[in-house]
Amino acid sequence: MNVRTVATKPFSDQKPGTSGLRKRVPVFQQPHYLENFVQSIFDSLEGYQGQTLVLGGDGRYYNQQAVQIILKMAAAAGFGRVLVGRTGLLSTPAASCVIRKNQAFGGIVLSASHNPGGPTEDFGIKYNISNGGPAPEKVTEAIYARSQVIDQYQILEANEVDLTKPGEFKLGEMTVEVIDPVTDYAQLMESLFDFDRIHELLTSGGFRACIDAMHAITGPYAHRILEQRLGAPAGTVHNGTPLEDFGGGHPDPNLVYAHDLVDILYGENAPDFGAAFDGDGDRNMILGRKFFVTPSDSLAILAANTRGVPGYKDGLAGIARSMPTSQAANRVAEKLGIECYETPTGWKFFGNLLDAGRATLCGEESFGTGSNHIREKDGLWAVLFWLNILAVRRQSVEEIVTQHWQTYGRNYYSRHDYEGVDTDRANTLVEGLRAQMAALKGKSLGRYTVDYSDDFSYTDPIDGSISQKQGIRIGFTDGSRIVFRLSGTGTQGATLRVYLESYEPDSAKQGLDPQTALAELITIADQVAQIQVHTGMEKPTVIT
Ligand code: VG1
Ligand code: CO
Repeated sequence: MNVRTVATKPFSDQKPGTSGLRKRVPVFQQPHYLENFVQSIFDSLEGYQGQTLVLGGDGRYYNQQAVQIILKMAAAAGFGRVLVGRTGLLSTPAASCVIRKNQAFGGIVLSASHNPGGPTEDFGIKYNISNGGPAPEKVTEAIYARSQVIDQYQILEANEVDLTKPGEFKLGEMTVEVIDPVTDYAQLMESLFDFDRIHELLTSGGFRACIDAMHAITGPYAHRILEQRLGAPAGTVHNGTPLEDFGGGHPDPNLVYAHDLVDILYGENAPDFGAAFDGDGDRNMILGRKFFVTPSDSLAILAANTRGVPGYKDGLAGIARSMPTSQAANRVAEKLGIECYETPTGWKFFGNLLDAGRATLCGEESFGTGSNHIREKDGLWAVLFWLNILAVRRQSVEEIVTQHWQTYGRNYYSRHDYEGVDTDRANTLVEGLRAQMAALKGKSLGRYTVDYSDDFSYTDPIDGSISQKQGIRIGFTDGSRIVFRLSGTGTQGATLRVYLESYEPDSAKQGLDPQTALAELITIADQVAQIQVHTGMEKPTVIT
């Protein structure tokens, strides 16, 4: 085996964010940049010699080149086997599934998720551990620490390998197995949901679905599972061929970026059900006919509707939601008599709760829902769960959601994003908020009274690890909340996220537009944080 050792110097900016390392493609294309990070991953792991690594990505620009480099580095590092998706493709949930099914040592997922792709757009890389989930903070911190002192990496001298056909071959002493990216995942879905009933729903003629894969990785999964296996008419899946630049779009499933789907679901003769996914297939947006399901509500509704869903027939051990996610899930947990955990933003914080059997369903306000079937959020899983519920209840999406509100009350919810803010000004805003925290308690702001205000700190109930400064929260005595945090997934400047929530138990008052219902909280958020002053923006760039 001909292994070359290459001398290198650290790059100062290889600190993983909320979900892996994300940078513009040209940053990753600098000589040694990707190699340094990959070697830093390997150097901070122990005991992987001879073990299996899973590798794949969302197909964005630079995916192909990166897969070739990583294969040669894995061979040089002494992995025994790499399972790689055909043509280097694996959705994030499928990668998690394949890691678990094959008891792999870990996996490398290439994606910048909902960020745009292309030669001048974003690329990303993330390491997942043997449970199939994103590496916890102690691992990502070790990788970063290593990247800051790295002085060499190893790579096999070899030609490019052909990944277009399933099969096995040797690369140095390592075995490369090219797998179909969909098969294992499709089997797992079939074990969780009532495929007969969903098939009936999708073929009965009275029900129409429209699924937008946004030219990203979920296309092949949705074609295979929804159209070929479950009988949805051909054409149900739109934009189902993954493209390196996602067709120039922004593969983020929300009302702003998935506007084509929104137009269809709000148009004439609209279908009954709509859904979209993000670049790497772990996010989902659920729509009914002229109706949007807020992700926080979606989590609560899945939790309240496990009847008739085979994978969850024994009930739920618990629910977990990220801190900024609305408290709608708490109300369901309370009724079910189970725990509702509140974690920092990012799926990595759910891993321990899922492994320990403390939580069954997890969710984030950022269009992410998932369960203990894998250790990532899972877009298509959420769609199948919804279809299973619709097949059981035979009501419209809107009826299901409004009935849910009548039972549990409505948590009005919205997130306001201010993108591309100057980093220093964003930090000044956050410091300004921190400085006020202690004095806010008990204060009246408009018709609200501050119950608590703090910078969220999380102690993991399983391993005791502590994560601080996870978002500034202002909680009011009536349960309303305002949360502020800076994004950890962007690659340009800073993004301020403002999360707003209020609670309305009276069903006669549950029909408002969330922006109207939250108007006073929106004003208070601006007054307290001086958003317009610090960002120089009059309104958010994206509202979800
Ligand atoms: C965002 C979301 C967070 C999500 C993360 C990764 O992080 O807010 O809830 O877990 O993206 O999702 P941030 O730090 O930008 O707020 V994905 O689909 O990019 O893997
Ligand atoms: Co994603």
